[in-house]
Amino acid sequence: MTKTVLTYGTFDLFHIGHLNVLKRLRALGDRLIVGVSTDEFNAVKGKRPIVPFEQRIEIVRSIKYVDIAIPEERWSQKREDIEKYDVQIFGIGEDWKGKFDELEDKVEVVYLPRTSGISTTEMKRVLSAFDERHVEELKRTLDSLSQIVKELS
Ligand code: C2G
Repeated sequence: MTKTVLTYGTFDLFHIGHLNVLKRLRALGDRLIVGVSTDEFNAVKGKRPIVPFEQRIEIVRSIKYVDIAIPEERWSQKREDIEKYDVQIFGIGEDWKGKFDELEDKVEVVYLPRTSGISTTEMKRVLSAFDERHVEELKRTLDSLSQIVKELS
């Protein structure tokens, strides 16, 4: 019998942590199905991805460990997908530890260790710092330019 593994995620600014968890999940079975959160569903989760849904799911679909990538549109979808795809294992990173135990009446639920030292949240924080500094720099340059113009006129 084919052992099917199911997981979900946003996979924004795809990084090694995402790749590792998909690799580990695929190794638990014969095929891996990944639900990629839509931008609308992420708004429900209070997240605003930088990379739009269409690109995130295309990236996930192209990962060699992923057999099928589907849109994740609501919390209740997991039970439907477990039925629809005849899933044996539901797996996700330990940052969700205990959150999906209620699925244990249907499948084996596995929480995997996260890859330390990398996160999309941290990448976004660094990027935003860059942004701010650039804006400040720009402001200063404009101020000195308008000063020069004033002096010349
Ligand atoms: N992950 C990891 N190591 C990291 C970062 C992420 O193992 N350094 C794992 C997470 O634990 C998760 C997967 O990568 O299993 C995707 O992470 P996110 O894109 O942050 O997913 P999230 O938005 O938490 O969505 O219904 C469940 C949600 O859709 C999960």
